[in-house]
Amino acid sequence: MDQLIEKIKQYKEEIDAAVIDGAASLEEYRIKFLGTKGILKGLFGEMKSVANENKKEFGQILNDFKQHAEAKYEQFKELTSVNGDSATSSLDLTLPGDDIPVGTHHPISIVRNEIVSIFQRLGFAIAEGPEIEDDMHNFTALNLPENHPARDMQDTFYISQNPDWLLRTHTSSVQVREMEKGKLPIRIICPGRVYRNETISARAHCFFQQVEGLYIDENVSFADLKQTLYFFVQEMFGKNVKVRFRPSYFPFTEPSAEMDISCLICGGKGCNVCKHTGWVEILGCGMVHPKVLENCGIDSNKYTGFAFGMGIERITMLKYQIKDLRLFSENDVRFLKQFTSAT
Ligand code: 2U9
Repeated sequence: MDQLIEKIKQYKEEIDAAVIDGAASLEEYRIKFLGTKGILKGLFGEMKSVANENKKEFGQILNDFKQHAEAKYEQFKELTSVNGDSATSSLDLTLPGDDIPVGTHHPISIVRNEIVSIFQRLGFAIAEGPEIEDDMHNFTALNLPENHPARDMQDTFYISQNPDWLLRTHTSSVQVREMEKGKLPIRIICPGRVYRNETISARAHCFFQQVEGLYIDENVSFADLKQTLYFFVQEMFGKNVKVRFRPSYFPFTEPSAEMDISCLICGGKGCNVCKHTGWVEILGCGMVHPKVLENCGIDSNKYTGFAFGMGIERITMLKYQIKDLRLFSENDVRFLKQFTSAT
């Protein structure tokens, strides 16, 4: 029995020295001392080997030890739940968290994504190119004559180190690069920032964003152009919006046209936005000029194509009734946080 009493003393010391720092070590302690195959169970099993006259005394010692081991367990259990542990934490995880302010998309990005995704659904692929361009891709290939006002320093930002370099004035240069690759048919949409040497005002800025499109294949007709752009308008502005095409002129398309939609504000009755005409212009378009096709190495007898271009700021201003172009580049959070997109 003395041996057993010595053992119990050692277990007691072990319990007193035990470090329990979480649910895992608490459970380890329980299994070791209090479990069904644990030390306590084992010691109670030894009772039968104790002589009858010592049974009472040993029983007393064993019960004290049991109470000690159980009390320690309860004490640790309490501590573990106060300090917090993944399994037994007293933290209330259902409490609402702190608000993290989430940013919003810029209205230009929202509208650009919308435009691009409509054309993607029609099978157009996105094409991108450099913002610093050479004269050939930005002007010459596009049939812009030497004396065209767009080439003037007043209208275009040239790079001072090299008079052949400039900030692209439209994303048409991306289409030229795509045509040069010679892989036909071509069906691309080119979103991107463009630069023009304009005095900044409510209606003009020295940079803005465009989406241009190009479709070249055999037998592409003006009817394809009209139907494609009509589909775009219906998807973008709704089924009740009307369109009309007016003849126009661009050096890179022939014939050329501008497309109007019935005014979104007054529905065509006449208001300030449509200057009482009932119509607002949203894009320019036309059949790619045969000279442009030839300049880019495409046989104009075999292939025809249509192209169009629109300013995203203009569409965004119409959609959200924004009166001043400068708001888009001022980064005023009070302005920006008003816009949310479904995507
Ligand atoms: C190639 C051939 C033809 C793109 C076109 C327009 C008409 C047009 C303006 C809209 C408002 C520019 O942002 S804006 O100021 N664009 O009216 N753009 S046809 O024609 C091309 C493009 C590439 C190779």
